[in-house]
Amino acid sequence: MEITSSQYLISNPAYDKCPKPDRPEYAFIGRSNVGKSSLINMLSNNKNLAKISATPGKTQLINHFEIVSNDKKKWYLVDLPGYGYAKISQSSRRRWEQMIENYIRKRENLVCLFVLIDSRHEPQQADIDFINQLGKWETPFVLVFTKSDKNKPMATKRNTDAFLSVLAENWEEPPPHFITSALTKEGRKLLLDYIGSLNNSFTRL
Ligand SMILES: Nc1nc2c(ncn2[C@@H]2O[C@H](COP(=O)(O)OP(=O)(O)O)[C@@H](O)[C@H]2O)c(=O)[nH]1
Ligand SMILES: [Mg+2]
Repeated sequence: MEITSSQYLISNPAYDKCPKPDRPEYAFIGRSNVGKSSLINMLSNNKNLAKISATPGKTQLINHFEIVSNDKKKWYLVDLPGYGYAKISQSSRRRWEQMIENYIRKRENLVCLFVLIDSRHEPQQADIDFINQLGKWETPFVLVFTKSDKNKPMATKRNTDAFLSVLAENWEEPPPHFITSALTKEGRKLLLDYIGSLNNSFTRL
């Protein structure tokens, strides 16, 4: 599958203000600065699509992008505000939690949540906590390890294996996972084909 057209649609503060849930939707979440916006731009081959912000933690909105692919399907990509940003106030953090929980649990057309993990690091507690929360909500998710170009290949393998073995403490099966780089476009085709196959099984709500 290949993306043929991509454009920014709208930003909203709450799930019930989002566009009509009549197309399959894929949302990207992860720590601030993990590379969510860069990945969206890389997948769509559109470097101006999602803003690559220099000030992490600033955007607290649900950002919708309208995508058309070469199989004539229309779908949404969503850039969600990140977590794990230290310099955020308690009240903003609570607002974020509420917004994200509602979006994840109530957005009817959300087919899959992509949780981005920085492949440069050993397992980080903020990521593990967030994923454990997804387990409690029974939310299906996929892991996307980002910035693989910044590592030597062995380091990527070491960090991703370490992350998956932490998850194995709580999960019987490892989630699907992808290794990506916005710079080299590693993982692009696999991720697009994965979305393409999920699009094919999406039934109109
Ligand atoms: N080398 C490299 N840098 C990346 C990659 N993805 C993101 N970045 C950089 O990491 C920073 C944060 O990226 P951004 O997409 O804004 O992260 P977001 O906060 O999760 O949306 C930016 O300076 C990006 O240029 C990648 O795959 N490789
Ligand atoms: Mg961003």
